[in-house]
Amino acid sequence: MKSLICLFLFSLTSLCAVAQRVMPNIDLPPESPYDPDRPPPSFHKQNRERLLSMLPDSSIAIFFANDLKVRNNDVDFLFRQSNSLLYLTGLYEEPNAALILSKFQMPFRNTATTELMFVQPRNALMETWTGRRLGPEGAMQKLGLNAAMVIDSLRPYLFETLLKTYRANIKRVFLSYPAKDYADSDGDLARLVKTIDEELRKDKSLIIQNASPLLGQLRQVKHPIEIEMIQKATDATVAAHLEAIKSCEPNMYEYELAAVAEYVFKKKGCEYTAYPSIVGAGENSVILHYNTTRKKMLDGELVLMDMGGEYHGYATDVTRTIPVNGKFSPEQKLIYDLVLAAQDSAIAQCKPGNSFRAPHQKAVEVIAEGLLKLGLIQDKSDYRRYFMHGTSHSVGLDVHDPNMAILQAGQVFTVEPGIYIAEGSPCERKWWNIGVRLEDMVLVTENGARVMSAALPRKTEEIEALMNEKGIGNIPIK
Ligand SMILES: [Mn+2]
Repeated sequence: MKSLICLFLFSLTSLCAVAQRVMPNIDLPPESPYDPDRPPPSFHKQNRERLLSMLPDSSIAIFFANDLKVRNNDVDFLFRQSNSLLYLTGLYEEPNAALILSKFQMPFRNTATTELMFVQPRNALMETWTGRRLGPEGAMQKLGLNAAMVIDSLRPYLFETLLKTYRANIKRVFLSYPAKDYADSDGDLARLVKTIDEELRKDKSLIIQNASPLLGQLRQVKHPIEIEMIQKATDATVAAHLEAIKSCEPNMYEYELAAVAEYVFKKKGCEYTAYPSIVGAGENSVILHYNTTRKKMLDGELVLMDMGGEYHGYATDVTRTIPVNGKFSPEQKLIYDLVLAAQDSAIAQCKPGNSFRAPHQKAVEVIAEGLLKLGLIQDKSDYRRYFMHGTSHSVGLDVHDPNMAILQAGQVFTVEPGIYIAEGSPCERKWWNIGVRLEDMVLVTENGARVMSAALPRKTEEIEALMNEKGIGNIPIK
């Protein structure tokens, strides 16, 4: 049975090779026709080298692309590449790919290599429908990989070549899966990953390890080119929030503000939103990750907007809370200013050498004290009733990137304290349905920190002044 499968795979491979020879020549342009400011191949090459140097002797690591997922019938969800492949290869558009990094020299054609990529074969028919493919030659030329083959060769190469002829060189295999729920995915790659995983585990003397912690370690400190990408995502997001703030008025719907922001992200070159936009007014402002965005926003309510774009794979994460009618009520302003004070003191803690928890501890201190003064809590330890999340998380390729213990230059994370007073809370009614979060992007520098989203106002007077202006969301559309 196994040999039958291999035969089948080999014949598929050779069929593809034939197809490659006879297909009309769809020449790849000399460089990617898209986005010349993407991180260059040298950046990804350096990442592969750094990862290789972390691998223990006698090991290989396999990284997979993300798979396509069916949305409904014959329509897929928008494709987004896996972060491990983005980080290690710069392959943006294509699913069905993988990368093997090896501590020893693997055979490739008549030579040897420590990196071997697997990509979809060129295919004139498929490319007519779904766009250009790099093919193995393209992966070598455009992405700068030393070696590449078609994805159908991955399984035979792994099991018939590496784990047979080179078995003595392999004690450990590090695996990085395309997505947590890969087993429930519907695509070809998901099936391949599942098979590979199961087959590898049959060999009890082989140690299988998760590759994610290795990547996580590498991704904590950002390369200057990554900081540039995050800054571009952040600049687009600042512009998006400005337009949303100016556009907001009573009786608009939450989704209209999301639409304004998402238009600006994309207008500024972001491929995606970094996460589903959170726009919650009134009773929805106290739901941390509310993204239904269908409610009409009413006079007197606050609206919390947590919206960020993704630029060439890199996320940003920014939140502002504003009064729907353009003027904070006295209670709204008291809570807002408390969150603002907490955020300022937390940002002051962002410097090299400090603990990653230091900004959070400071924010908690300020909020607990403030809530006590306002009579919202009777004991400082009750602050959790209204501030129930952490203050910071790293941001990079993931909007929740791997966190670190001690701050050092080149790390990027959020500072986002909040206070959320749900209806029915044990306090005076006047406080109910006030939800405020302020979130900014911070880059740790050699001697402190830089707020990457500083161009977006935070003070109540500045917000109120902005809201007197009109935004693109106020342009009537027939
Ligand atoms: Mn966040």
